[in-house]
Amino acid sequence: MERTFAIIKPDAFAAGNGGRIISRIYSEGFKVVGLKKLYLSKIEAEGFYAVHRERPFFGELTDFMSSGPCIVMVLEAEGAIVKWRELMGATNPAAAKPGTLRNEFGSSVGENATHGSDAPETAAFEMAYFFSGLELL
Ligand code: IDP
Ligand code: MG
Repeated sequence: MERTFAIIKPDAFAAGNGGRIISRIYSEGFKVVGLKKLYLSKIEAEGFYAVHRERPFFGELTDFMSSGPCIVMVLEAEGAIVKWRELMGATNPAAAKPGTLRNEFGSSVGENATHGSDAPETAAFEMAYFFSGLELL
């Protein structure tokens, strides 16, 4: 079993799509190991996305991620990292395949409804950024 880190981003949470996304998570066979609602500060969003600090969209991204509440989760499944990236779809909702979460719930390349770790190393960092061991029992 593998674990990955996921976010229902502020756009999807504000639109009332959190429940539908969590329903898809269960129906696709993930176990929800950790889950909480947070309202990130700008500094917390910058720390989470530190790997993107030099990218031109860093300011826009961290403004967006601190613009409203989100839901952070740890998901478990066989091949959870790739499985969750596939369920999310491409970064740009316009390029995401039908049936993916970003196709259904995303509205732009920035406001794309969900986040998912892209590798075991980033998953480990991201899970530990938001959850203690006790919260993932
Ligand atoms: P990913 O979320 O599919 O892994 P990344 O390239 O890691 O995509 O980018 C992280 C996040 O930054 C994206 O999910 C999106 O919210 C935002 N982002 C990516 N590219 C752009 C852009 O060109 N303009 C604005 N925001 C962007
Ligand atoms: Mg990424």
